[in-house]
Amino acid sequence: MKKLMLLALAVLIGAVVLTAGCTSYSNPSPAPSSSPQVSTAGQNTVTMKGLAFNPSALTISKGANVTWTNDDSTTHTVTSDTGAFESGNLSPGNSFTRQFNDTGTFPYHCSIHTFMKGTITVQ
Ligand SMILES: [Cu+2]
Repeated sequence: MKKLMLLALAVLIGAVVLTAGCTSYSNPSPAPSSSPQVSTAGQNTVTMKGLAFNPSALTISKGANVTWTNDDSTTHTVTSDTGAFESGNLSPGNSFTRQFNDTGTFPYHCSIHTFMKGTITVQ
């Protein structure tokens, strides 16, 4: 019976120490910003990985460049739905950069995997 009491005491002390440990770490740290969907920088990157564009929707400023990088194990293309741009075949490790000097929405896809879709919005 005494052993059980000691065990309960140990658990209780452990819980108190854990709680104290938690509270000491509760000072507010800046919340991690969500995935960078909007960028005003001159350079913006879209990666191709796992048969998907990431981010699939990217908003940039007028005049900014977008670089698509193929981080996948298969060849992809960056093909504008409206014919505004075409990367040609991008084998793994290759990239394609385009500058967007007009505002608007530019949907694109991979011509090899047509289910791969993305959109660049230029503001
Ligand atoms: Cu593809």
